[in-house]
Amino acid sequence: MGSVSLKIGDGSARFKKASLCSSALINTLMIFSVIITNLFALYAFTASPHTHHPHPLHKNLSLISEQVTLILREIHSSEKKLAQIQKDLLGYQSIDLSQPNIPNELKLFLHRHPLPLGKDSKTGITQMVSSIGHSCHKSSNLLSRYMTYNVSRPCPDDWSVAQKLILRGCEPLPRRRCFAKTISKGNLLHPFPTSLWKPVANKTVNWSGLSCKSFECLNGKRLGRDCIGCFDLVNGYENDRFVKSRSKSDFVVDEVLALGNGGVRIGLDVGGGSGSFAAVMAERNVTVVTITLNVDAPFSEFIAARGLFPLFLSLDHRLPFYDNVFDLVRGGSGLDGGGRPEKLEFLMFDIDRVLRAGGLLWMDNLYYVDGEKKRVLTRLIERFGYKKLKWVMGDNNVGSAKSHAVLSAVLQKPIRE
Ligand SMILES: *[C@@H]1O[C@H](CO)[C@@H](O)[C@H](O)[C@H]1NC(C)=O
Ligand SMILES: *[C@@H]1O[C@H](CO)[C@@H](O)[C@H](O)[C@H]1NC(C)=O
Ligand SMILES: *[C@@H]1O[C@H](CO)[C@@H](O)[C@H](O)[C@H]1NC(C)=O
Ligand SMILES: *[C@@H]1O[C@H](CO)[C@@H](O)[C@H](O)[C@H]1NC(C)=O
Ligand SMILES: CC(=O)N[C@H]1CO[C@H](CO)[C@@H](O)[C@@H]1O
Repeated sequence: MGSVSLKIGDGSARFKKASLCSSALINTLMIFSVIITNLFALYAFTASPHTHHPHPLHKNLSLISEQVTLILREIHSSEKKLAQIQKDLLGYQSIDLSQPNIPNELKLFLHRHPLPLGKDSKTGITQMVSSIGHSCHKSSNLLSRYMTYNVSRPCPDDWSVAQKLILRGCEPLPRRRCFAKTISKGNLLHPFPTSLWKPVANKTVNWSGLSCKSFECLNGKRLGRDCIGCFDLVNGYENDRFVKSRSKSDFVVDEVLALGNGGVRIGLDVGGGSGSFAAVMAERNVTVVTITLNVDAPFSEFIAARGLFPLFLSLDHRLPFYDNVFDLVRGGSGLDGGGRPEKLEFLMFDIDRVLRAGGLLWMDNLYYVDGEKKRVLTRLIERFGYKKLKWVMGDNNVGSAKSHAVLSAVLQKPIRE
């Protein structure tokens, strides 16, 4: 069975091609198989002692039990086959919806809906299927907790459950029919572009579930390599980032934009901290989408309050953009792929996909721990055939006592045949 994705309104729905088996056929199959196996069992228990009548029964008991075992094995295997057919029909091989603890909302969400006008002639599709990450089944307890709520009532205070699921590969999450918590931001937001560099009011964020309860508290924190005091738009380095260089490997946006010959209009920031790259680019009339989760801090709310576009997505997810759309992609430590070379490769190929030919890939202070990592990285980059417009390998000790080997580069995507 093949599947295709279609974009519908603001979300995407996955469709599955019609299965050859109808559920009526399956029911008949099931009943037939139950009858047959029962007849076999009956035969085994009644017929064998009679056919071997002259022999003492106890000697032939082992034979009977052998047959019964065979029959039971047969029944078990048919049951398994039937369960598989049922799962195929439902379309969810990984989530066992017959488990007792599966909330009804999850079943409803996952339920297939036949297209109202029958089979679609263009796609050959007959049903609409909601999509949910295939790894969700590994966290079925968390998922059940997430999907346990009162319909049309406020959602439980559980954004951290949602993020935990995403970080475990349950992405996309199922949709819910409850109201997310609201917070009045009315007169707290500044007009654009003033909003880009104004400190964000504590009250624009619901701090529930976070250890800090104000931006002042976050200011002193090192929240990953791309966010060292990145919420401090007044006293820290954040408002100098991307415009003033602190080391050879720190490029500034104007020199990078110049390499794009005025062709940079839209960009993507992979793991962009509090959105300062997007802010600097916005001042240069370039629209940048910042990918960020809310790990330990309200990154999404902060970026949005600045009048910028936060994309709440893990880096394990395929980028939700079509091929060849971005003029520029910037990535910092997010690009280190978390260990395995294949993981980095999948990410880099996906970034390559969304970048247009002639577009720029800005690798901004990528750490590489050892020579091996460096070789993997450079070999991978070479495979893409990018033109090296800038390439700096050096040490960077910004924001930490120890200096690290880093790579910064601006690469141009070639036109491939
Ligand atoms: C649903 O509403 C009932 C009654 O208001 C409440 O007791 C219950 O805790 C709610 N369930 C959830 C999951 O919020
Ligand atoms: C934050 O959200 C929780 C749960 O959704 C709610 O109980 C609380 O009142 C909210 N806090 C603010 C300041 O709105
Ligand atoms: C945020 O809260 C902190 C601590 O409660 C306070 O010191 C600070 O002035 C507040 N900042 C803003 C911008 O509201
Ligand atoms: C951005 O666009 C505005 C309006 O078109 C224009 O006035 C301004 O000069 C532009 N800024 C830059 C840095 O190009
Ligand atoms: C003792 C014994 O094995 N008795 C009989 C059991 O049944 C078979 C036929 O299935 C006979 O061949 C045995 O003699």
